[in-house]
Amino acid sequence: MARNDELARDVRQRLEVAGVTALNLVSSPGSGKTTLLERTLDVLGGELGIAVVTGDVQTQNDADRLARHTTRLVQAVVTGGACHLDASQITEALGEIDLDHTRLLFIENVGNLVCPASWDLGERAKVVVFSVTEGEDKPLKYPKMFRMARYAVLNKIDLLPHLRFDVDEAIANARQVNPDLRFFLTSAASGDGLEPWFDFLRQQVRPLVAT
Ligand SMILES: Nc1nc2c(ncn2[C@@H]2O[C@H](COP(=O)(O)OP(=O)(O)OP(=O)(O)O)[C@@H](O)[C@H]2O)c(=O)[nH]1
Ligand SMILES: [Mg+2]
Repeated sequence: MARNDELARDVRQRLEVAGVTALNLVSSPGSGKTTLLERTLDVLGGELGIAVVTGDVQTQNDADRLARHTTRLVQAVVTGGACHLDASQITEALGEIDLDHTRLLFIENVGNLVCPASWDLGERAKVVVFSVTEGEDKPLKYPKMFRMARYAVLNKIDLLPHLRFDVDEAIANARQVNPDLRFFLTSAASGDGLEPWFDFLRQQVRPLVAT
């Protein structure tokens, strides 16, 4: 873990020098990280010079899906059993990414609400994606993930009419463990609520310097 933190510091410094903002997407399996990234690449991939590193325990499915939404190479990390990405894998992936043409780097972590919370990858912030099918109580049951995240995306809001899910209660639970958490309410499927997310991403990247 100490070695990981050291490598994460190096990653953070390297990204800072290159002017790249990195966001680490964490969530339980299936909350919609890849779908959100597909939508984001479609709209902002070119504008913000987005690169993606995506991790899975097994398969390159997510990398293949994302590759259909960008002309850039998507870096796939297969953890072979580990329930999270670590900073050495990001270091290796950065070697393959053209940082000069990147302003925003997304890291899609392994779907798991526990392990990724403890691993610094050198990101600017963790974004926890939390979907309305998971139950309002998840922030209370998995507090570390919500405490370590600076932003939360409450996804699959298109399903709300079919569920008993209290959005206000879910947000209150999350703010109980992390009062500063900023929320986005989205449907990556229908596109509802994505504009504020896109505007937020535009604000996160370093402005282009006119040459
Ligand atoms: N109804 C609805 N379905 C969604 C939404 N976002 C994603 N899904 C569906 O949820 C399922 C899982 O989505 P993914 O994007 O693969 O989720 P993920 O978080 O990347 O999953 P892992 O990488 O396996 O952890 C897919 O069937 C998506 O089509 C949404 O906003 N609304
Ligand atoms: Mg995924």
